[in-house]
Amino acid sequence: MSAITFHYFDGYGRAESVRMMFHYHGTHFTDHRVQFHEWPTVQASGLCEFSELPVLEIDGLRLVQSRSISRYVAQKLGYGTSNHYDEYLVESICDLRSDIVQYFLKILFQKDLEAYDKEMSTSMVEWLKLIEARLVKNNGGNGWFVGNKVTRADFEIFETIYDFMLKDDFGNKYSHLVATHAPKLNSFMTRFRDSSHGLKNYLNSRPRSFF
Ligand SMILES: N[C@@H](CCC(=O)N[C@@H](CS)C(=O)NCC(=O)O)C(=O)O
Repeated sequence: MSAITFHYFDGYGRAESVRMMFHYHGTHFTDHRVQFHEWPTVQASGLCEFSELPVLEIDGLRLVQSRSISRYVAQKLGYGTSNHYDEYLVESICDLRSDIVQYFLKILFQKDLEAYDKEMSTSMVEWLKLIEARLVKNNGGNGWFVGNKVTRADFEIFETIYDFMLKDDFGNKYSHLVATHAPKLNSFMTRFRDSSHGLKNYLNSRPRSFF
């Protein structure tokens, strides 16, 4: 595989599930974390086709738009699907994930942590139940989200639940919500993390970011 460079700001944001895919798979890539003071130079360099990050350099190509990048990487690393219905299942759960992220990013950008707290135990709990119900439809919720192998859906959901609810920064404030309202999803989180040394190592060593 030719050299891969992923350019994004030094946070999780729109890049983290793709970083996780590379680490899970064990594919080496350069994780270029653009610092805010560097951004004007990077932007002026012409790297970003649509003037925004992330940008992924791979296979001699320069890709933009986080969700399109995620689909490309999933296909390339073997986390794609083999039929239209499975693809629909992956994309619909990923679209739900985008809705959730949009909702919470608005609150986080306003730095309203009180509202974030409240919304976690209300709106997020309702979403957890919906995600759990979808998971249970496939193999009783004892495997992955779609079919019998890991797909992009697993990465997107894992990253969102982990970074919004389970990571240490929250001091276990929200983990009980997942365990109580979505026990199968909670087990999925552990199963998915433990299914890759690369992912586990990355989670233990990655630079910290609030979101
Ligand atoms: N739809 C795009 C949105 C990209 C986007 O909003 N990027 C932000 C960072 S999260 C950015 O580059 N902001 C810097 C700027 O616009 O000056 C995607 O999903 O990749």
